Amino acid sequence: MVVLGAGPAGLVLGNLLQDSGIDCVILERAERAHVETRARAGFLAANTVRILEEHGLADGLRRRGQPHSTCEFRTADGRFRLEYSELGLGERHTVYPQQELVTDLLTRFLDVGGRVRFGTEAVAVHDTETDRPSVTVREADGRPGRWRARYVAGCDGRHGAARRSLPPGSVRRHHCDHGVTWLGLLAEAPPSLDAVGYAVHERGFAGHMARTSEITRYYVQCERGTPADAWSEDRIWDELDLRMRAKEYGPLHRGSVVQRAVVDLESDVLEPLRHGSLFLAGDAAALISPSAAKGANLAVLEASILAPALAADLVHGDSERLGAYSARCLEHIWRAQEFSHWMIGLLHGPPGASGPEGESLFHTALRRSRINSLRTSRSRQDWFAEHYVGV
Ligand code: RFL
Repeated sequence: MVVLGAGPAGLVLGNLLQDSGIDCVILERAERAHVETRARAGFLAANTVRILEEHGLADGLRRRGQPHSTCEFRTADGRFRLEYSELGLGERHTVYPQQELVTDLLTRFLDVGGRVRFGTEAVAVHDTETDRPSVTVREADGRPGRWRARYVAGCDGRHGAARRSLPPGSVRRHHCDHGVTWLGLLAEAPPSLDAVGYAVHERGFAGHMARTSEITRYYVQCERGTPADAWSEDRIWDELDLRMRAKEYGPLHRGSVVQRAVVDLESDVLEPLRHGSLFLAGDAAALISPSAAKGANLAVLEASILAPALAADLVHGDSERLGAYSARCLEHIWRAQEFSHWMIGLLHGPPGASGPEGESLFHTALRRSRINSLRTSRSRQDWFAEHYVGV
């Protein structure tokens, strides 16, 4: 079995396959140090934690992960909090930085005899219509190479070789550009509130998400095309203070901005998630905007569905579950996409602010009403909580 990519999807899959006795190699373009320090997600859904626990992959997150169950909305109409672990299905998040999860999964995979080829870039997947597909690679020293296997799992993200290798017309691509751009920031500063903060402001959205006691993630909506380094640190903090309404609710803890990335909010789902002997999982299968923190959770879920299906086929010759893989995952993916799309509408102004004024006012009033119903309607809050924590 060849797995492309050592992110959450590839590493969960690798561990589960290895536990089923299936020989598996992971080809990873980056070096190990890069993979273990790439800061991205942090909010793990209750189901993700259950999956990791069930497979003995949760030691680190049980020791160092922090339970999290409150979010706070700040708008021109005031602020309100939702204690979401007391709503919906009564579940909470665990805050555990993605790079720590990846480090745990990688260490465990290597400990149980898994092989990872770092610095090995998959160039293309070939012969996916046969039962002997192969992957051509560029090795760390620049030499070309080729790996063969019964199946290939494309867990190499949105720009990876798996997606590129799909023959034209073999899958449908559902794509949506939400027309919103965030500047994603990691600050060396303790969290400023004991909740996820969502600020809806006429100047644009701002978000606050705890990571550790010393590191906090912030998002600030910016114009499409803004370079990541365009804003000075002072401008970033002033803008965050303004949008998070620091004058009314207290100042943010400032610190140096140690990472910045511009994120265009996009959704992108491939269908089906299989082409012959090539399977897609994680961001390679579907990209989801970070507005609802679902990407890493879907990656873990899909890998946990794919691994036993591959094992049933490879060990027992039973291909039924593999045949159902794509449909099962797409059900979860579309549910997450629907919620994430709803969140984008909740947190941002109408797309194309240059449109007719009446339409823009209509959408702004609609958003206000949506937030108000979240503030006041218990059934809306239950729905929110169930989908916010769930995958
Ligand atoms: P990854 O983690 O991108 O890993 C893919 C791996 O494949 C390697 N690779 C290749 N290897 C070999 N050959 C090639 N040709 C290759 N091309 C790529 C890469 O080096 C990499 O190691 O994908 P995976 O495993 O599918 O996991 C997906 C998640 O990483 C992603 O969905 C999340 O980070 C999204 N996300 C969040 N998700 C959450 O569930 N909760 C969050 O709070 C959350 N916050 C975020 C996020 C994503 C963000 N960015 C990247 C926009 C915050 C941010 C800022």
